[in-house]
Amino acid sequence: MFNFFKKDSKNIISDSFTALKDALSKTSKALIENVVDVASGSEEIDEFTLEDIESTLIKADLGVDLSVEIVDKIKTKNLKSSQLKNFLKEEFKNILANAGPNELIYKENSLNIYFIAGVNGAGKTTLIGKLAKRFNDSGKKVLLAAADTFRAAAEEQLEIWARRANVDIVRRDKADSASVVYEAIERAKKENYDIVIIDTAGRLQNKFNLIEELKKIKNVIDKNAPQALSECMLVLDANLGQNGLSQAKVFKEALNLTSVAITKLDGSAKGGIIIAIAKDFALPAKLVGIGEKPQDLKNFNKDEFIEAIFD
Ligand SMILES: Nc1nc2c(ncn2[C@@H]2O[C@H](COP(=O)(O)OP(=O)(O)O)[C@@H](O)[C@H]2O)c(=O)[nH]1
Ligand SMILES: [Mg+2]
Repeated sequence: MFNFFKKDSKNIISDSFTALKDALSKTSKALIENVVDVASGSEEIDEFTLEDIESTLIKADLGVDLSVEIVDKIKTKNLKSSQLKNFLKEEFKNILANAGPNELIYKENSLNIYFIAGVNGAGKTTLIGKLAKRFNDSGKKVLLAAADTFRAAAEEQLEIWARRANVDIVRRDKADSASVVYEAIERAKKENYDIVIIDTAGRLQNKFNLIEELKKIKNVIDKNAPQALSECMLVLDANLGQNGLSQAKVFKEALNLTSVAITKLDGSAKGGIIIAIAKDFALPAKLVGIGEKPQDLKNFNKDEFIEAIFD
């Protein structure tokens, strides 16, 4: 495995902790500060306070199941108010650790396919553009597959990113998405590409068709490049909160997801979704978006995340 995004790499434009901390400031308030606040009245945590903690956690988009579980633990362990913050920190750390490694998988000397899924507007195409640029900057040969063939504008947008990142693209106006992917894989094998990144459609209004289309693409990969799928990643808009969890359920049932990327963390109070996804679906976050500039795509690091929301 190879980490493109190491701090000391000269290709990193910015991996500053300050930017992450800024982006997560509202999440930190919603998830930690507010919980500690509701319990700050007295050292003993009574039933009413437990209820307040539970509703605060749910409001912070931690999901109902996890919020209830955490409150049960606080009760069983008979925790005091002053112990809350450390308890939450340990809980969140464990949940993130149990979801698996956060490093993007990249296999040297072989083809790596990144399948990027998610609903419209989640930030897929933007993420792909940023990712393509990073890979290209580190000397990798990158091919984009414009498999969001439903909207012509979607292909156009990917093409603009491809030009900006100086990478190649397979684009067939409104063709069948699976055939675009097939063509990209064949070309990648023939011309020795290191990476194929697949942009997909996300019309959730027509869930059945969407899922069938994504499965078809997945079959093309499984059939034509079975060893090459490095990540099957779901892109989620942080601001969706609870809805993000139900989206994750739909996509996880259809695809064998390996990871998630959480976009638009900047200014969002709903970053707790990273923890909820890790807990409910055992899916590690690998990338986070904290803005629209190329340097605003960061590799997710659980220790940094914990530090950013707790300190
Ligand atoms: N603030 C912010 N905006 C983002 C981020 N990622 C994407 N966007 C914006 O979200 C909108 C939808 O992104 P797009 O990549 O087209 O989503 P797609 O439909 O999933 O491909 C665009 O206006 C992006 O500029 C992010 O991390 N932060
Ligand atoms: Mg798109």
